[in-house]
Amino acid sequence: MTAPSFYVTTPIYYANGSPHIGSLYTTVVADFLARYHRLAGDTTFFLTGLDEHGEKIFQTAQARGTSPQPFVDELAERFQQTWQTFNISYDIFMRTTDLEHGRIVRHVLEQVYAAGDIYFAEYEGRYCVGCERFLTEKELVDDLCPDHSVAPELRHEGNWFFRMERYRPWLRAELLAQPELIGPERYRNETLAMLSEPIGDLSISRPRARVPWGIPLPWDDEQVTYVWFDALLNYLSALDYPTGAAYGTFWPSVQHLIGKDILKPHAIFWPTMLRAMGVPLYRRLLVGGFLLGADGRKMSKSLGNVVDPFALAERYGADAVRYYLLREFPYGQDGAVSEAGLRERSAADLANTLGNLVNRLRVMLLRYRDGAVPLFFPDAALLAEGNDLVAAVTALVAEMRIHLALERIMRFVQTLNRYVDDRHPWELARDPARSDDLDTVLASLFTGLDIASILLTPAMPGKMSELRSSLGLAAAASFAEGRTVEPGTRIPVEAGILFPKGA
Ligand code: ME8
Repeated sequence: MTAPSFYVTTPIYYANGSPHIGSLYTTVVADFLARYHRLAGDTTFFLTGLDEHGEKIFQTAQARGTSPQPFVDELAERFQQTWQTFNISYDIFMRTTDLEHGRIVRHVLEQVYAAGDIYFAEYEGRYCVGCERFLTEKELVDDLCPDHSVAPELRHEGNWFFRMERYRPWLRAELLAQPELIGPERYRNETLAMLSEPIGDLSISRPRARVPWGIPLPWDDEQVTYVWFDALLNYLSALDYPTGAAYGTFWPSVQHLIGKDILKPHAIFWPTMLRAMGVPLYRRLLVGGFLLGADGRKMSKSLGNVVDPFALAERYGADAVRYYLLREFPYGQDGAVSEAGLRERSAADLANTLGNLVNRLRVMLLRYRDGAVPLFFPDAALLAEGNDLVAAVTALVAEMRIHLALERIMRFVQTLNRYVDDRHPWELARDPARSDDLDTVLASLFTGLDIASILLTPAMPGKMSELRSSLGLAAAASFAEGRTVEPGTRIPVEAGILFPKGA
């Protein structure tokens, strides 16, 4: 039997500024899922990358007095370094200036053009460079783009158009037939509302004279490909569509993670493009909420409420930041990020609950058993609870309730801490006749921490590998693994403090 496949993508971020807590958030959620599926034994592919074309990037590079290619090259490096700091285990870092990607975009354009789904027309509309798209009158709030708080420019130009409206009835029917296609549900409803009236056709080119930074259309050298048409195709070009083996393996399982700001391109443009190309629809579109400043307002430099992920990582460690983002914010909802919140969460869950238990177990093993790992039967009830935990966590992750999955794991660790308090191992250690009882306690805690640390590995890969090695265990490789302790294994006498208190 071949293993199920799992393909997860982040948006490819605009190469016009450094990564920030928002791009980190979506990337950490994707990394969690990729690591989770790898541990579950699925054949996994994880894509992130950069969106390097378009007007916004062209203008930013110009404003910095440089040309676009060196500008995006530098940002690509900065993004890759950031992902390394946060232990992001992507399989591919897509860049839309990659020549192979350009070749595939031109191939798709030719195919859709030949099928009669692309035509030329004059167009007038309100364009937001921040969103890189025309906004409808209905989308404006007080005449401004709600996401960027600027008045979109009125533009009149000749563009090539994709017959998107033609596919509206089909897309609506798909969404109605597949309730899980877009989640959480409110974003599915938002999409259905957009589809209840004409969506129009999509302008898919820009005059090269105005935007000389993009992929030229194969049949019209005066126009370059519209940045969204170009960027969305990265999810396929990464798999070497249409002939690559990876396309056959991974495309059927694709799940896109996005923020709510880019719902329309992913919920309307992308499915209709796929339909026109004859490519099956994605499996799931998962829409995340926005992280806000501690004051509950959109983060912005002028409000002074921006949280810098690097400062946090330096102070508290990358894994504590990852854990905070995953544990604190229910996926799909907005939430306020604060350093105080991170500190409280780390103190309660990581230092006082998990770190404390590891420390207690290590001290007891070293003191009572000379560091030898107990090869003894764990308490049956605790073991059963640990096994139930695996099933519960699997179900919660599948529903994208990652914060609840982590809460469940921490509750189990609390149970283990209570078990120490209830069993009084320090008294058992004084009575040689109760040596077996002490072994049961030690083996139960050890097995419990083995299970909990495997389940926490997708959230905190670095720290869990440290935790495991402080107990003589190899880094987690699979959920199915169980205990793999050789008789005679001893825990290291020295181990650093896993989660320093009050960092
Ligand atoms: O839209 N909270 O790129 P982008 C949570 N290039 N997530 C946030 C966030 C916040 N405050 N701010 C940003 C683009 N994000 C296009 C995508 S895909 C084919 C092309 C995250 O750099 C969130 O995932 O503007 C959002 O959707 C994404 O960054 C937008 O990144």
